[in-house]
Amino acid sequence: MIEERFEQIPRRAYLSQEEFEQDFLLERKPVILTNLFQDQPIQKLANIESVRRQLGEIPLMVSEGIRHYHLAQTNASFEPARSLMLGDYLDFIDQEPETALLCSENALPDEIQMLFTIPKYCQFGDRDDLTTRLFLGNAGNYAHLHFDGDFRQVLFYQVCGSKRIVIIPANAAPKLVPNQHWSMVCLEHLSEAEKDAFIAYAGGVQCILNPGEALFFPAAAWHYVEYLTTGMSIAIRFGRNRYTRFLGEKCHLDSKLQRIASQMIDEQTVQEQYSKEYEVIQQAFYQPAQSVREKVRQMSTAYDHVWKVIAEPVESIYQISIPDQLAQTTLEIQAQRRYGNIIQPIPQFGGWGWASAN
Ligand SMILES: O=C(O)CCC(=O)C(=O)O
Ligand SMILES: [Fe+2]
Repeated sequence: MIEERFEQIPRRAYLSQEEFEQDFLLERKPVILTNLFQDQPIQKLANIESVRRQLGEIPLMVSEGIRHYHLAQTNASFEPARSLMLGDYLDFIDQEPETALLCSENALPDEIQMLFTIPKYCQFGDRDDLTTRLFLGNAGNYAHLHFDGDFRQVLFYQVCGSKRIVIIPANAAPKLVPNQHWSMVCLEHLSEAEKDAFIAYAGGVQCILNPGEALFFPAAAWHYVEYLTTGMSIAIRFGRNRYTRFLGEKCHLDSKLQRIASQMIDEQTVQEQYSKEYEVIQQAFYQPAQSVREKVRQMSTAYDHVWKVIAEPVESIYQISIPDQLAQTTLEIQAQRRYGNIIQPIPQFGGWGWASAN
């Protein structure tokens, strides 16, 4: 019997498009679809041995995935990514069951893509903007608490094995000690009682996702994943509009932008209610800047302005700030990636070396 504490996300067998959009997607609430791919070939891969038999020759990239999200952009050392055949990876985890290496966010191979059809639920938003990803990992592995910075909606299908998944709403960010798109709270290191208490404090929900089930989790929601057994999942990411696409592709990520994006998932609402706010961000993006640092300042000022107008406030009990050095280093790297090509570096300042300024 599944414990009650893992029954916090409703399970639905048949959900009309309208119910899905009105009751879940637009409400930013998760739901588990229990027969998303009924009678489709992907359902036959419900145990790891059939995955090995049918897909053993597929090449994968394995890495430490989202395990060290909060360190990934600093100088932390972790095992480099490497290429392996799927069957060889399964042999490898038999020999090294504690390994941190897993296949995380690989582009979905055609051999798997052809085993199911994209569900009609994914017709929400820009249809040409859909993307699919593969996850395969060993029991005991995990994905650290984060949100996806692309701001797409996610249908997360469990092919085989089981996962514990925690979903926390975007607006809980002040309780999560956020740094860009990851939280400094390491659920992976908490006891079960501590995890439950923290999830309740943050207003989150949790479930155990089993083979054949698909979890819908809303764009910009925080999520944390534990691999309870060796397992494989597919993420179908969809549902952006021109606003959330711009925010997800052009703007530097932080939890204010996250909360702004989570209010902009419905194109019509943005047009009717938030067009001025969206323009503030767009104008900041196109405003001339002489350095990446200045661009970050312009954008952050715009986020602050817009966020105060449209985001739902949440009070946290603990005011914990992250170390300045970590915040600065990670922001610098991210901002360079996003804005590096739209500003003119000023040579006399030696590029845009703003990490040491102030
Ligand atoms: O299952 C995992 O390892 C992480 C899944 C995830 O973070 C995602 O689909 O965005
Ligand atoms: Fe994710």
